Formats: sequence, structure tokens, C-alpha cells
Amino acid sequence: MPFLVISACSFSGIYNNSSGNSQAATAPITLKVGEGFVDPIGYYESIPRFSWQIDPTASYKFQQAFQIQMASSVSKIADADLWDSLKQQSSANAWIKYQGKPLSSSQKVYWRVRIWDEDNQVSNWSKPATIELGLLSNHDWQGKWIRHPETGDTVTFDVSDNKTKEVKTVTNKVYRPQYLRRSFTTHDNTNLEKTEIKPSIKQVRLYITSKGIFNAYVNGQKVSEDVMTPGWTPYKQRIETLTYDVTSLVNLGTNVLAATVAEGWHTGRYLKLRALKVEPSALLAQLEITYSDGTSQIVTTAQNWQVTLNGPIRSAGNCDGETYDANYEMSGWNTVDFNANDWNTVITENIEPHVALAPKRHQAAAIKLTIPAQEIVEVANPKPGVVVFDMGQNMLGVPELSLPGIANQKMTFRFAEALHKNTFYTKNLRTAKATDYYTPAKSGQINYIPTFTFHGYRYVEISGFDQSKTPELSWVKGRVLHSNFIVNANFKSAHAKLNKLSKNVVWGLRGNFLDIPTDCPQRDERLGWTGDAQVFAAPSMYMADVYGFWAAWMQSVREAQNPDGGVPNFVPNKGHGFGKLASAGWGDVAVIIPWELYLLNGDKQFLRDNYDMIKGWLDFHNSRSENYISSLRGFKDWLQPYAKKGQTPQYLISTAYYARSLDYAVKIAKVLGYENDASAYTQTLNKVKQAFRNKFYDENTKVKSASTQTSYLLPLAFELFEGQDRINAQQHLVKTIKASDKHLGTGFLGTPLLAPVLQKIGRSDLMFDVLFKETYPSWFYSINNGATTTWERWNSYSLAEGFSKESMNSLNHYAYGAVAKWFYEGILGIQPASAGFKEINIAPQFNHRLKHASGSYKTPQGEVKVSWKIEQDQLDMQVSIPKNSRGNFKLPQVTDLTINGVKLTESNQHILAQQPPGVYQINGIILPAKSN
Ligand code: RAM
Repeated sequence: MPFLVISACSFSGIYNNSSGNSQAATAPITLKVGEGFVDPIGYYESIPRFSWQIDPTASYKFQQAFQIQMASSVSKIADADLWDSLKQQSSANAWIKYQGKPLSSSQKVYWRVRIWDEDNQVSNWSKPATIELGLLSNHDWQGKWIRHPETGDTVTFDVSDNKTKEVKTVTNKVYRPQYLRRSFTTHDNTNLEKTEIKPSIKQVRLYITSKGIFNAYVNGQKVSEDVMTPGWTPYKQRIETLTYDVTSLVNLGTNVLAATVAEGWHTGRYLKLRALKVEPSALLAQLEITYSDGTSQIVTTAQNWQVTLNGPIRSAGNCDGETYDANYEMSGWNTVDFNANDWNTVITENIEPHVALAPKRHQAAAIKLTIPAQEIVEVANPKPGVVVFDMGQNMLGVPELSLPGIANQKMTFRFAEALHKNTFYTKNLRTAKATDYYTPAKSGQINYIPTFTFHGYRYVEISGFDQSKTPELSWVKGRVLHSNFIVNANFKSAHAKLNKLSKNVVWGLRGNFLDIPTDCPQRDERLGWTGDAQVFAAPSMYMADVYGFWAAWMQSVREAQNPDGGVPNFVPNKGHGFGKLASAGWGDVAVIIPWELYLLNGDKQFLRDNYDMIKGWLDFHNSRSENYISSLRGFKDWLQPYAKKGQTPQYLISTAYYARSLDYAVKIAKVLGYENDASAYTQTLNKVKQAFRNKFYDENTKVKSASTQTSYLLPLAFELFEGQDRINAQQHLVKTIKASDKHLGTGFLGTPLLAPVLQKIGRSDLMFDVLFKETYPSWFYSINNGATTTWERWNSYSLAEGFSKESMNSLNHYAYGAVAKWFYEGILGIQPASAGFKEINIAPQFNHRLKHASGSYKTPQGEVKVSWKIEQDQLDMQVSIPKNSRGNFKLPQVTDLTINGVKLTESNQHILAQQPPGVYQINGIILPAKSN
């Protein structure tokens, strides 16, 4: 491993060991493995990568060397029987690869780290951290897939074509949720001599997964709070498995292992389609009991399980909702005391050798927030017995319902994103029924939370309740669901609408990060569109700890890549229709996410993992190009607001993206040391640039087609022009922005480029003008029209007219939220100057219309914080540079600068660069903005 060596720079007076001797400095903290796992159980990689941080309260600032030790038990940690890295002269505190003895499935290991600071003083050892591996290979699984023998209910689906008006139906299968159980007895120790100490249960692990989605129980207790497990991967290649610690749930004697399994993504539908051949859902589980005497016992899914379809969840689908009938409740069905004699015996199926069973490599989804209903709303033409609740927030989740019902009277719960001219509106959900039903077995208060579905909604319509009762706000709560990551977003400013926009973007993130990155959470789509993902991945990193989420999905993208190198429009897909095709700006996700996330994390493994896919994608793009002009089809600048006249030509976009992917591939190849690839891609890139320049722009670098913002943003963002061409293009861009009175003219691909380009060309002032525009098309237009998330279209909705006419109209699409990256990278100015933020640029973009901004970002080294205030041109700014990093201050808008009281002069410019960790107080005077 090439270690980066920093010189042992000494900062006199900074390192001061409290005890006066030269050892025992503060130990490293925040020990993590892989993409941010803390003491994981069921970990996915047998060659872990280690990360840690210097304690922000430590008296030293830098690491110049480290040592990692790993052992098979905590008592052997000093012996390091698995690995001792020995002292490595390196400042790297993240992504250090394990190089010890091979690790195997289920193995639990202990590791610790210590570091040497800038004065070569060694720290204390960290507290030991643990890693317990999951089942890494299909061979580790001893059981079989099990399921109900019935082959599903045949149903008819309307697949009529909206465009051609051709009416069509198809029949297909729907599978009812299954309830599965088996009892087992722990090892019988009763024949042991009375005097002998009987072995007790030391540890129990449950390894489990499903085709479909499951909930698991041991003796009636749910094994975890995870939902929608195992999540969505390309199931024909890989199914993720979960590991749970159920030690406290298993007793000596008889126990019951049970699960419910529903269709989920595997068996259920998306769009109008079901998979052409729907495969039923199934369960696979393995319970491993370890006794105190070292013996063990394994309980698996096998022929001896029982199953019924006669449980209370009568049907469940992601898009269509759940039907619950309390008359079917089977009290204690998952406990020992239940008699399941009338249940069916399961049928079994072998584990397919070509479908990898792999430990889940990012956090499963969970309920992350619960929010109360805000208002019971009066709708136009109210129907008797129907009441509508406003949750005040468009969200992804399920309702938590607690209301009076009447025996055998079905209650209906419908969901909508917004009211349309004051009516409850579900047309934009298209064919998604998005309706839950609950039938009470007896009259009285019912409590119900749907289990195997999710909705995208703000409003809940309820009917069928006990009409003698007056609806109360307490009847409904909103349970917000997403993958179990931490939301860190903390951008704040003096501008209320900017803050609202920032919040809406975060809600767009929460609303579309359910196991995979989706376009939207509400209609019959909810798919991992690659174009949306490539524009929002890097921005999302500033708002939540989603690296594991993205790294996991990128594995799915690799698996979904077509043999010709094309990267599909959405991932996962079921292998049919246009989802499988590759498009410009969408398939480029293969290169864009690896590079842009590498810049933020510095994890080379992520580049290595994706490198073959990147090469395949470039080969594919090459095969779709002639004379270096790409003829790859696509969605152009999707949903730009000016109909045909505002459209940027497809091949201009495709060729620009071909260049972007080549450019990123050059950078990636260089980091990985593939010099031949780097020079081959550079040569192609130069030819593509030239062809692009000549084909689409005239002698004054004016686009030959209609002037659009995107036609200049693409070459400027992707650095396709040099010299005078670049200057010309900048001027044309500014002109096109002014021509629309500083309104947006961009769609999914152009919009995210606007801020970085305007910043790069020194026109952040213009970006603020566009950002603060109140009228259509602009970000604030949505806020002025009641948005609580980011929308699919700039004009998806208005308070006066309701939803715009188009059928494709979601109010929870994250793509336009990509601008939030600029709140952190631009307004606050927090940018990686080197991959992984070892070196940080602080380059805030000040504007007289914004008096204050603050926020932070959690880098691999620690948190970088920026807060600034402008009062009558006086800048008052605080910056905090985390340990083991250095900061560069880039403040061309400021004169009379002082940093920590030191005045900047001609001769001390160095105080702006390579500054050590610490807190900086910066003052100065903001220069007047450039004239427009
Ligand atoms: C829509 C999706 C998605 C977009 C594609 C092209 O159906 O919602 O956002 O990427 O089309």
C-alpha cells in the first residue's frame, strides 16, 4: 500500500502532554470499518478497511504514523494473533486495508489502533472495536428456500397504452403474504449427571433473507426494527442477507422461529408491469446457537416448517398498499403455545449456486421519525364519513393509525401528495392504488401500522371509521421511512426561503432513499433511475452519511450492466423494456458516482471496485460514436421548462457526457496507477472535445442550435473549451441567463451544473439572482406554492391551479435538489482540495443579499465548520478545520483581511494556505459585487 508520508512538523507550544512525559497522548476515536460501520454484526467484506479519527479534544493535531492490531479474542489483542500492521509511517486515518490472516464467515474479531503525532509521540491504544462477519458464501447456508405450495392468485392488470390509447390487459399472479413457523428444541442436556454444570446458551445468531420482504420473530418477539428487508438488489445475481443477535430471545427448551414474507420488490410490480414471469416469495433462515461448552446447534429453513396464507395481512404490495383483516388474527401464531396443525407444510427449493447470498452491505431501512398530523382539512365537496388529515409534510412512510372502528366494517386509508383545487387527488399516482384497508374484528379503538407497503404522501383520507366519533388529530401519525443513515444536514442562513429550500431538499432525500435511490416514492414507479442518481449522489453526501448506501447501490449497478457495457436506465430492473437500455447522462452514473464520491471520501477501493464497469461503459459509449460524436439516445435535458425551443440537442448532450466520462476515467485511471489507460482515454477525450467544439458551435463559440443555458453549461462544467472559446461560452451563458430574466432554463442534467459553473467563472452573484428568483421557473416558485419537498417539474403544482396537467408529476423527486451541494460547497465554501478532505478549501461565496450562513460537513478526518455574518460590509467568520487536515482560505471577495488577529499583507500570504487544524476567526471587508 502506498503510504502518504507527511513530514513530522512540529508546532511549538501546540503539542503539550499534560503529564509532562512524552507518551500516552489521547487515543484515536470513532473506529469504523468499511463505509462507516461501527462494531458491525453480519459484516460483508472479509478484507475490512479501517478508519478512525483523532479526538478533537486531543492536544496534538496530526497523525504521522499508525499501528493497527487485530486479534481473535479481546484477551489476545496485545498479541495481535490475526494481524499487526506494525508502525506505518502514514498520515492516512481512513480506508486502511486489512492485511492479516484470512477471515471466515461468522468470525468475530477485535481491533484497535494507535497513532504517532506530529512530534512522534505515541498515543494510547484506542478502545478495542469489533467486527463480526456474516455468512460470506452460499456454501455456509445449510437450509433451503421455503414457501407456501400455492402458486398465487391470478389477477388481471390494465396495461393500456396512454399514448396509443390501445386498451390491453394481462393476467398475472399476486401472492398473499405468508406466515411461516417452526418450533425447535435446544440441545437436550437433561441426561447429564446432576452434578455436572449444564451448558447454557452463549450466543445465538439468526442469518436470514427472503425473496420478497420479511419480518422475523423468535418466540413472538420481533428480531429487529428493520423494515422492508432484505432490500432491493438485482435478485437474479445477488440477494442480501441479514444477521441478527437473538441471544436474549432463545430459551433452553422449546422455541419458535417464525417469519412473515410478502411480495416486496422481488415478487411485486412496478410501472404497470409485473415481471413477465412472477416468481413467488420465499424465506431462507439459519439460526446458530453456540453453547457455553463450545458445542453448537443449527436450525434451518427446511421441510419441517409450516405455513399459512390465512393470516391477517390479506394482501400487500409496495405500490398498491396493504389489506389487513383482524378477523384472521392468529393470537400467538409465532409462539410455542400455538397449534399450527391445520397449516400447510412448506415446499422447499434449493439455493441457486449462481445467485450470491451476500451480507447486506448498508443499513437496512427503518422508521426514522414520527410526525403528528397537523390539521383536519375541509375539502371541496366533502363526502359523508370521509375525513382528510394533513401531515404538513410530504414524506415516504406509513401511517400510524389509532382510531375507532366498527366490527367488520372495512376502513379505507388513501394517500395523496397535495390537494388539487381543494380536492383529494391521486391521479399523479397513476396505477399505484396506494390504499390500505383495515377490517376490525370488534368495535372499538384499533391500532394499525401497515407492515409491507410504503406510501409517498402528505394527506391521508380515512373512511369507514365509527361515525359516532368526531375525528381527532391523534388518529394519524406519519412514520417516516428510509435507509437507516444519519441525516447531518445543518445548513442555515439568514434567508427564510433559502432555509426552506434546504429543508425541502433534505425531505427529498429522506423520501427517496429507501434501500435504493429512487426517482419518486409515490406513483407506480419508485425506480433507481441512474440519471437522477448521478446528479444527486454527491449533493446527498453533504446532507447525510450515505456513502454505504451509494456504495451498495453501485454494486447493483455493476451487476446490472449489460454485456455490451451499457448501463441501464434504472437499477435494479427486471430485465425487460426500456429500463434495460442505456442513455446519455443516465448510464454515465458508472463513472460520475465513483469519481465524485471518491473526491469526498478518498476511498480508492470504491474506484477499484467500479473500474471494470467504467471501462465497459466507455467501450459502449465508443461503440455508439462516430468521428467522436456520440449518437447515444437519451432523455435530453429532461423536463427543462421551455418546451421544444428550450431543448438542447440530444447528441450535443451525449457527446458532452461522453467527454465527461472520459475525463473522469482519466482521473480515476491515474489514481489507480493505470497510466496506459489514462493516456488512451486522454487521447480520445481530446478528439471528442475537438469534434464537439466543431460540430455544435460556430466560429464565435455560439451554439448552432437554439441557445440554451444547458448548451453552455455542459462544455463549461466539463471543461471542453479552451482559451477564447471558453471566454466566449461564458459570455453566451450569461446572456442566455439574462435573456430569461435570470430564470432557470435547465432540466435534470443542466440544473446541477449551474452553480458550480457560475462560481467557477466568478459569477456567483448571478447564481444568487437565479437562486432567489421567486417566479416560475425557479426553486422558490415551488416554495411560494407550498412545496415541502423538491418536485419533478418546475411547475408540477401551484396553489391556484393545483397539479399541472401532465400525468408524470411527482412532488417528491430529488434531482432539482442537487443545488443544495452549492449551499455547502459554494455559500459556505467547504470543498475538498484533495480527495477525502485531507486538504480543505474554504471558499465561501458572499452576497449582499445574504447576511448570514452556517453549516458543517463531516469529513473522514472530522467535522469542518463554517459560519459567516456580514454587517455593513464587515465580514465576521469562524472556520473550524478538523484534526489531521489542512485548510486553504480562498477569499478574493474580502479586503483588509485578518486571520486570528493577524493582518494579511503582501509578505504573509502563506497564512491563507495549508493551515493546521483549529478554529479560525476571520474578519475583513466585503468588496462591492461585480456589475451585471
Ligand atoms: C421518469 C423518472 C425519472 C427520470 C426518467 C427519465 O419517469 O421519474 O426521474 O429519470 O423518467
